[in-house]
Amino acid sequence: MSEGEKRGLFGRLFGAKPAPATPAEPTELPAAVEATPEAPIADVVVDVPTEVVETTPEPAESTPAPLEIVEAVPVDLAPAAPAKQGWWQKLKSGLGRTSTALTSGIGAIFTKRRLDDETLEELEDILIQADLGLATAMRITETLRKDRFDKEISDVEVRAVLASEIEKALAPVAKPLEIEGTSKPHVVLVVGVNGSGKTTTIGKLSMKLAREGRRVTLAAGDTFRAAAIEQLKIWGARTGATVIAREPGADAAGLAFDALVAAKENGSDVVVIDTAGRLQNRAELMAELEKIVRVIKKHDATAPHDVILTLDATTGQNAVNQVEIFGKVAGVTGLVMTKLDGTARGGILVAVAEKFGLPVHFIGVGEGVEDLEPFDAADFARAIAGLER
Ligand SMILES: Nc1nc2c(ncn2[C@@H]2O[C@H](COP(=O)(O)OP(=O)(O)O)[C@@H](O)[C@H]2O)c(=O)[nH]1
Ligand SMILES: [Mg+2]
Repeated sequence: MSEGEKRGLFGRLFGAKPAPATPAEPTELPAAVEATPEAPIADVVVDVPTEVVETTPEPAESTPAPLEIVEAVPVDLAPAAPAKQGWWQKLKSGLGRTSTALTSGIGAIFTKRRLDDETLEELEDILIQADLGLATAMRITETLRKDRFDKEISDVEVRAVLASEIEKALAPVAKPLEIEGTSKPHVVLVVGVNGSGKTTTIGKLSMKLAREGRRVTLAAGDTFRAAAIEQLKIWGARTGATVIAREPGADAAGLAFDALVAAKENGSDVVVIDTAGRLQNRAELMAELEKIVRVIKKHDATAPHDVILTLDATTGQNAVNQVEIFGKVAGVTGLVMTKLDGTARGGILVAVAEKFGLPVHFIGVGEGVEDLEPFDAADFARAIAGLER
């Protein structure tokens, strides 16, 4: 290996600082990382050759962790048995807490009573308590006032109005994630607080993209915890995606850049970048996210093409703050609401939709690879109002 080649390889493996002016050439990849489709996953986890580590002229503390490229291996992409009914059941039970509160509250008010100011006020309180937000609550009561004031109205009729108004609020934001293919790779940055479901959502999304015939690279940008990196590698292996990682503690922005370079080299259609979500140290997290976005733009000025915020449906009102904060720092372009299968407080999605108007691409209804569904406004609205489809 010539001095020049050595430097190239060295820069490729150890260059923590993104070097946009000299992106690594494909030829600089060590032979060991070439795809070996039939090999078991364990064999293609790439470690840096020892000799390279030994020639490191830098002091140990400034030596960035080596880049690890876990090549994609083919996986079975056949979807599990279609479970549309199962999905509706999950959504219904996920929104159960919200819909039960609404159904019983509305049932208690609208028993053989004429619609008057008092009933409308009580209804508005119930809607606000269900996290639907003031704007939606007022719209619903105003619709009822306009159409039905001083007339007898049943609880089922009220719930039908509720479902229809919620659907109207949600329909404009129910938008699929579109990978146009004009940028290759299309870059998706995933942000959100710790535990909100970023990594799991990336895994599920990776499967969807693979099924659409797209080549996917995942970037383990939550370099804060070793477990987070391992978790993403498992999702990569499960879904046939290449995973780009470094040791815990590595610079996340540098890793994102490395992933974009690698994705370009391996011909990926989509790169999905995982991030850390330490809100307890907000300033640091936000600085890191800003840096990631900045560095991505050095690689491709039009990227990131999507910035997806994952929102945990069980956290209620706090979701509004999260959209505000992450929106400011990372320029959120779309939402995924996760954990709608648990004891969710899904009403908050309506409030968020009304307040921010951001597209909702998917909802998460479980921990499995199949548990990510395109967001359907009508289904969601009927489930929350306790109505059948
Ligand atoms: N029930 C359920 N659990 C989920 C869902 N999405 C994620 N989780 C779980 O929530 C926990 C945190 O998810 P993770 O993806 O690690 O969150 P991150 O910290 O944002 O990356 C994990 O135990 C996931 O399995 C979902 O839609 N439903
Ligand atoms: Mg994670």
